[in-house]
Amino acid sequence: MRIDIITVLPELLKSPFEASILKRAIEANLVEVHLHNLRDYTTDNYKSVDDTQFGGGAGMVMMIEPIDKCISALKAERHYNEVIYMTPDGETLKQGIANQISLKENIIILCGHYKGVDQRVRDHYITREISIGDYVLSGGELAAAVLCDAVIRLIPGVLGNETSALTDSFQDNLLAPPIYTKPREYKGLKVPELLFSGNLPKIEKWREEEAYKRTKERRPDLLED
Ligand code: 6GU
Repeated sequence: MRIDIITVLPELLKSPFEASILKRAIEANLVEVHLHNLRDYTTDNYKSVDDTQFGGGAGMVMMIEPIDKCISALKAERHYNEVIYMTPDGETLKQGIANQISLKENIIILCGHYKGVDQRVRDHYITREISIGDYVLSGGELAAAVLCDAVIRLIPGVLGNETSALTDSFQDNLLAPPIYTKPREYKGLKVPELLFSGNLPKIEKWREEEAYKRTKERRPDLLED
């Protein structure tokens, strides 16, 4: 998979890809992540990427020209399966969307800034608009990092134990059950006895019940669909 991220703040997006699982995935050539500074595609002396709104109103709007130049340059090199725009008014990111995107070959992610982008970009270049939740960030960069993390960890070979992504919270619309590790008892706090029984079917059943209980209590909305 190849991910091209278009941003006015590439520095903000560097570190997530230089640490931990994402770094290992890149080093193992399971994914390529390329950051593109939108300012490199400007044509004026001031390197402007935004301008005031037609019709009036507060806040600047990202201009179509640098975005067109950047996306066109990328598209001249390869075919893209998706051009995603990170925006608070997009579709809310869910595990199912991360699963879908993880199957794509090449994607572009455009990070919104200021008031957002000229509507013509959204109408003619963008194939999918994604938000990471109902709150406003100062730009799409951190949202793009969240999307990349959610997607990259699903690429086969990225996680050490390949089955572990399948048992994540949300993968089956359930939250994950409680988990425990050593010591068996700490300051009188005990691990449920059943987990030492060696009875795997019974342990599996317990985990399913606990996952269901937790979901019903914390996220009943997940059980509705
Ligand atoms: Cl994708 N961008 C911004 N600016 N704020 C957000 C968001 C995206 N998702 C949630 N809040």
